[in-house]
Order: sequence, then structure tokens, then C-alpha cells
Amino acid sequence: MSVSETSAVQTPKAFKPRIFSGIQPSGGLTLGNYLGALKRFVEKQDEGIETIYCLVDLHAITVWQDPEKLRQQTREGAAAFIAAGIDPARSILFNQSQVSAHAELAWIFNCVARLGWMNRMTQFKDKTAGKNAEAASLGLYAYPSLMAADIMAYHATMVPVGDDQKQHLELTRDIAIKFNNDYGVDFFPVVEPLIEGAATRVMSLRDGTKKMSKSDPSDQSRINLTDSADAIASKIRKAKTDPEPLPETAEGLKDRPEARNLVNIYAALAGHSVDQVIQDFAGAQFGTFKPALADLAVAKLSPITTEMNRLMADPGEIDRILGKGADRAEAIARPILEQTKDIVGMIRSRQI
Ligand code: AQP
Repeated sequence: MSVSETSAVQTPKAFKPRIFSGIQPSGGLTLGNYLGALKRFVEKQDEGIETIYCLVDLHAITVWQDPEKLRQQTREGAAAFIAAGIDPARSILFNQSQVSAHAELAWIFNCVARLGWMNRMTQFKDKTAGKNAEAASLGLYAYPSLMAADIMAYHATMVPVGDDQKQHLELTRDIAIKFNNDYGVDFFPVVEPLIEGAATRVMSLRDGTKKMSKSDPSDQSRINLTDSADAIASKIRKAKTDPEPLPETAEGLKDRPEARNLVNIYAALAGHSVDQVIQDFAGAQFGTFKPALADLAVAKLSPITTEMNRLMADPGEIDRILGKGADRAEAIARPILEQTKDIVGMIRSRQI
């Protein structure tokens, strides 16, 4: 039974619709980050909902990051957001460590979340699989509690994410409900995960059972947003597949993870349904399908890469955008954090 099912208190208070989501600058962004997150962040912004987006650098350091590379990756991440269509005047765009409310609220949530809940988090298990889990950082273990704080610091009501984050969002709900329950308040909203579209889990190009990930040791496993048109085409050409042609119906992709992945990527990039793609390519060999996918991927991603490169030529401007975003984020998060401290019983007698 999930913890939420055991909790009596729900939150009847109406919260203003507000979207929060983030991406770790733990490497260059991938096609998975683009389709599972960025592209949808832009759609939400364009629907006119208040949107707050963050490069979650505090999350990134849960595994070792070279300081200079972290700075570079954070700027590159910001450039990717803007190049993909995030308008820093409409959305709030910043890096997490500039707003200390995230870390402060995370501590309070560490004291609300239960060890048993954390022990069930599969991402920690996945990230330490085959490694010495005892040597993992405490931060990596507590990651979901910081993620809950990221969201709740803004009283965000919706979080667009890829499928891999579903369990962390359930934990966010559980923390919000337990906090409200423990203190007898309706203070934190119970957030809705927005996991939608054909590419909620883009898989590795080398193994259709593994998520495409920026930290995968094989660069061939992923398409990076900084890849050239040639690199994109070559990675798709070399992507693992099976010897069968594409099936006549989507059902026929069931036990073919690599084929399903490529079809899902095509559908998400084209903005078509999987059924539509299957109709268009029923019976086609990969020798036909892969070049069509490569052309589509290059057409959709190349303009983003070009714009990212242009933005990256002026790192000072990116830092200014992140700084302005952090000021706007702080103005929302600080009062929520201060009210949280009041609820918890902390004295606030300094003028800030
Ligand atoms: N393969 C994916 N398919 C769909 N969505 C994905 N996301 C990540 N990979 C895929 C979504 O991108 C958002 C940001 O993810 P993140 O960078 O914060 O962390 P992650 O999920 O751990 O991504 P990576 O690439 O696997 O990073 P590393 O390798 O550093 O751990 C999230 O909404 C995520 O769902």
C-alpha cells in the first residue's frame, strides 16, 4: 500500500495551477531529456500556465561532478531550454543552488520522509546497481526528498516529467500529505505528475530495455542535443534493431523493445501517434525506416543545436538570465519556506 493511501488528510485548499520541473546538469542533454521533458516544458509554457524550470545542480552533485564541467553543463542546459523554446520572460528559468529555499526545505522534508519510503526508491537502486551502494553519497539517497522540496517550495501543482520520475512524484505527494497531516494544515498541494506523449521513456539506442541516459558510458547509446547532423544520422543507422520488418499494427511491437523505441521516437518527433507511424511504415525494413527517422531527427534537432551554440558563445548573458530567474524564483519560494518554518515552530526574529 502506498503511504498516501494510509493518510487521512487530503488537501481541499485550492492551489493556483503552477508547473515546476527540472533537469540535472549532470552531462549534456539527450533526446530523452528533450522528448520526455524539454519539449513538453515548452508546450506547457505555451498553454499559458505559470511555469518554473530549473537546472538542478544540487541534484547533479549527488554523483561526482568536475566543478568546471558542472558550470559548463549548467550553462549548456540553460542554452538548451532557451533554444528549445523556453522564453525566460514568460517562464522562470534558473539554477537550483541560487535559491537556498530548496536546500532548507529539503532538510525539513528529510525529517518528514521515512527511511522505509526512501528504501523503496528504485532510482537509487538502479544508480548503485553493480556498484558498492555503501560508497554512494548520502545526497544520492536523499535525492527524492530534495526533489519534493524543489516542487513544494513553489506550491507547484503539476510536474511534467518522464516516466522514470513517477515514483519520486508519488513520494512528493506522500511527503506533502504527511506534512499536512502531522501539523494539521492544508499547506502543501498534492502534486499531479504529467507523464504524457509517445516518448515518456526514450530507451538506449544500444539496448531497448535501458533508459537513454546522459551518464551512460556509451555515447552511441544516446543522441546528445549537441550532436552534429552526421553524428545523429550515424547513431540512428547503427542503432540496435532486430531483423524483422516493421509490423502491421502497434501490437506487433510488443516484444521488440528496440523497434518500439525507434517508432516511439519517430512518433514523438513528428507529433504523430504510434498507430499513425505504423500505418505509414507497415512492412518497411529498417533500411528504409532508419534514414527516414534520421532525417526527421536532424530536421527537428539541428535548429536547436545551432541556437544552443549561438547562446553558448555568450556565457555572461546566460548567467544573467539565470540570475534574473533566481530572483523571481526566490520571491515565490522564500515566503513559502518562511511559512513552513512557522508551521514547524521555528522562531524567525531576524529581519530579512
Ligand atoms: N530516456 C528518457 N526518456 C524520457 N524522459 C527522460 N528524462 C530523462 N531521461 C529520459 C526526463 O528528463 C527530465 C530530467 O531528467 P534528469 O536529468 O533530472 O535526470 P534523469 O532522469 O536521471 O536523466 P538522465 O539523463 O538519466 O540523467 P543521469 O544520467 O545524470 O542520471 C526528467 O523529467 C526525466 O524524466
